[in-house]
Amino acid sequence: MNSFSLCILLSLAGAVYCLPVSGDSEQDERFAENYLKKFFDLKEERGPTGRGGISPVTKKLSEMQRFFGLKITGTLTAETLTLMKKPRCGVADVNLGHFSTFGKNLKWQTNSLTYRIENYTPDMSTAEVDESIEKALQVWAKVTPLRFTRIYSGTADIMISFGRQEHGDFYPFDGPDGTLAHAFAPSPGIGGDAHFDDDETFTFRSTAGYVLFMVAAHEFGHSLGLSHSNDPGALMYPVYSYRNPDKYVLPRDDVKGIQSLYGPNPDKDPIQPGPTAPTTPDACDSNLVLDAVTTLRGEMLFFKGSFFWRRDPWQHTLEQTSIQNFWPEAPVDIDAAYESQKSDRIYFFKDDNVWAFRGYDLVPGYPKTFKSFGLPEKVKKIDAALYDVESGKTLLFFGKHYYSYNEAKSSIIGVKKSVYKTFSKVTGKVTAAFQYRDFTYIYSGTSMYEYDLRTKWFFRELKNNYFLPCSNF
Ligand SMILES: [Ca+2]
Ligand SMILES: [Ca+2]
Ligand SMILES: [Ca+2]
Ligand SMILES: [Zn+2]
Ligand SMILES: [Zn+2]
Repeated sequence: MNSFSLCILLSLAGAVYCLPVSGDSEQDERFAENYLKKFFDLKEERGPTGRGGISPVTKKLSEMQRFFGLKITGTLTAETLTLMKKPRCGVADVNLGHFSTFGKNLKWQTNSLTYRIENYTPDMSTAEVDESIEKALQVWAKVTPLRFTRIYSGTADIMISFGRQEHGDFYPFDGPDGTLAHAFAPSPGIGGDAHFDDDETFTFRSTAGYVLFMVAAHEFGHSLGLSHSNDPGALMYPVYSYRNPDKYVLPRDDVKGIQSLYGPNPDKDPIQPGPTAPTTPDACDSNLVLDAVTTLRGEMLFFKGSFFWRRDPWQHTLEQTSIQNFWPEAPVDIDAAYESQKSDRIYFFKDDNVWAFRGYDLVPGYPKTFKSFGLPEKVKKIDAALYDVESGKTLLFFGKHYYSYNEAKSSIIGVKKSVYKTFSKVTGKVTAAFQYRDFTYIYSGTSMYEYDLRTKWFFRELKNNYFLPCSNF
């Protein structure tokens, strides 16, 4: 695993391990200032503070926190520093919203573009590099009239090369991690060109390293005229995230962005629609119905589609990322999830299959079918799962009933019970459930009900996004 993954893995146990040990604060401040110079246009001169007494650093910190949906403090919080240390694209985050372009005029005036691969990384075979680059360009060709032709000599519109440190432009790379690549907006000469930092380990589809296809597809977005998006699910989000290249579908935010410049693909077969472009779930949506909710090593995880939010109640952070970025082997659109604190595992359910992970790693032997849980054969799918810390039992909900499951014995205890009899406010099917700080939360449709499981006492009715503060600015 690369250091990014390691950092995340540790941060599941407590985000603090991700950060440099204290005493480095001066070094952190210098690092942060450099980051803001590079990506948020912080100017070199550190003259008198601006109007209202706000220093340029404070202003740029706030700008960065706003862009990434962090708590806006204007100071270098642990959350801010953690994000700054994530591997990312080298192009600045000039825009402050969803997809954006470098400007209507910064686009190619022709739909037929050429590309040339000038050199190769030693990390992969040339065939793998060729295929990654070709597939990355096709991501954009699929949704636009743009067509790409490879040339093997002379100057192409999009010149592709691998280099390390100072590599011939004024934007030197920085060694392993940090900046992974950068690309230039459409224009003659260096415009459209994409450079990859060869101090990274690039891979074809493995999670041990950066998937070249993902990095290249992002960079080609710049080559074609897109700047960064603050939608964490967008390809043009500046921070790297792992996706399975074989199943990748360009998200809606990016489709809208590129089509605002070039229009849709005229050759698209209207009879055979492809997979639809995914949208990133919105915490501000009052009709949100979560797929599953669980704790994990003190954090709360909220699943929806191919994404989840992780909330760290101690650090007061909320982050949205793709399920695959954390658990490449996990399914998306899951039915249910729970954490067994006893075995330090997280379980995912989808249809009649169960996945168990410890940290990132799939526990050997998984996925298994429901049979291993001793569930009756008629149960083909469960709706929600809840681990009761007090009794050490897991409640598995299906329809208007639930089973109690004993993990130690791998067996169902007793007969199914009625949800309504235990949780009197819940009349529909349970959509998600979890326990947090002695409270039991039962989700049903857009509502969520707070209980004390021991006394069966009902406290209040809330919405699905209760724990997900809405951060639309
Ligand atoms: Ca060029
Ligand atoms: Ca680097
Ligand atoms: Ca569910
Ligand atoms: Zn970028
Ligand atoms: Zn470069």
